[in-house]
Amino acid sequence: MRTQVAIIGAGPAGLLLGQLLHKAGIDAVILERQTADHVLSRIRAGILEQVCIDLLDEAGVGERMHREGLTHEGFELLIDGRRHRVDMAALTGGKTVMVYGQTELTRDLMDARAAAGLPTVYQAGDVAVHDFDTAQPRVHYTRDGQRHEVVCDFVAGCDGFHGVCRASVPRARVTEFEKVYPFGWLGLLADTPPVNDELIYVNSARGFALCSQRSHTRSRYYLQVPLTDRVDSWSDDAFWAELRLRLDDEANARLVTGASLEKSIAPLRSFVTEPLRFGRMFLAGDAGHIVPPTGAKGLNLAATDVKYLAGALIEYYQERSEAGIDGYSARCLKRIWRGERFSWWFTHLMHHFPEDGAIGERFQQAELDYLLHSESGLRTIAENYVGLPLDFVA
Ligand code: FAS
Ligand code: PHB
Repeated sequence: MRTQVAIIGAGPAGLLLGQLLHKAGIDAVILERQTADHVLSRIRAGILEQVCIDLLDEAGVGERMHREGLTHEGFELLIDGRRHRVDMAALTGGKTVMVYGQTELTRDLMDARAAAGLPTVYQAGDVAVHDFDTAQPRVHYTRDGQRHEVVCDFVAGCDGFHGVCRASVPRARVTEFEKVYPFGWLGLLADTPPVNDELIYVNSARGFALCSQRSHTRSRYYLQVPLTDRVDSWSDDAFWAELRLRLDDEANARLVTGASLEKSIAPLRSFVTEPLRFGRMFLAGDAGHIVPPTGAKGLNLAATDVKYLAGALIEYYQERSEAGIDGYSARCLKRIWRGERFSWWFTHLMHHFPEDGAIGERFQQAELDYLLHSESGLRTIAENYVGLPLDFVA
């Protein structure tokens, strides 16, 4: 097979890139190692920044998102039993975020790709990328016992943290930055009405919790748990009982519990690869970076990478200019590191770090006390949460 762009991975990054390239008349094939159902079964992000919303509109897949998504103007911080609202709209000149599950966004992108008859190979096994330093990279994969080859102009590594593209780059050409957090997030999805109109981020004596949502009838909750915990040791009842211990009376009075539709433990890490371009191969999304989900940045950073990469490839094909592809890595990394910093900082603000000792706990309390009683403190939380402007100059 011959195509212009070979996209590895049919998660939100790969699918969104494929849609943006298609709208510009650029051919691409997506190679995904799982089935479409498996991709859709992974419960992940829930908050979209305006940049991501605009991109989905640009890709022509925003209709259901606008119909079913929930616009949120603020969120609550529940700190040792006291609530503090972060009024994002007031603090950022009207900016908001949208609650719309990654699963739904991925489904919309999959449906649009299928409707346009665009090629996606699911269950593509043993994907291998070759010659990405030449003008004609090649990608090999196995499907139905047959080995196949894709010859292309460019490879887009949208294959997530455990993908093959970053792993195919000689170590000497890559610098990786990583911080692994000493706890995980136990997440539970249930068809129960959300406990609050807006999200509640909790820093309690027993650890972090998050009350999120997917719709007016579907809720998503998280608990900070030790890395040694296993999801099958957490019954639904045990989850709800622990969540109740971390909430205040108001939330406990409103909490509706129910059977879990999904329950999983996600490790937390900060991770960045530098650079993000290797000849004719580009990394985008989780393939290049990971953030702890506290700041709801993972999916949104992936969307920005895709915006920049799609723009660079369109510029190459339409104007025969390499300026965009030459500048891709630096342009993405500037925004990625700001997202990484906020996610690391917000994680440190809201979770228990026993290894920091009693003084660490006092520092955290003092920082929260300063931030929550200072308009500039609240604004720094709000402007990072809604998403920093694209291509900010500084
Ligand atoms: P993805 O990992 O979504 O997609 C990569 C795709 O590549 C997958 O479908 C995979 O099957 C495929 N692939 C991998 N290796 C391959 C190979 N060798 N060949 C072919 N295909 C291959 N972000 C938030 O903002 N909020 C959250 O609450 C949140 N929770 C998360 C929980 C978990 C457990 C994880 C892992 C991530 C979470 N994230 C969250 C981040 C997440 O939403 C990512 O940012 C988002 O999925 C990024 O999308 P992609 O870059 O497309 O990567
Ligand atoms: C979610 O709804 O899954 C979610 C929301 C906000 C976060 C992380 C996850 O910061």
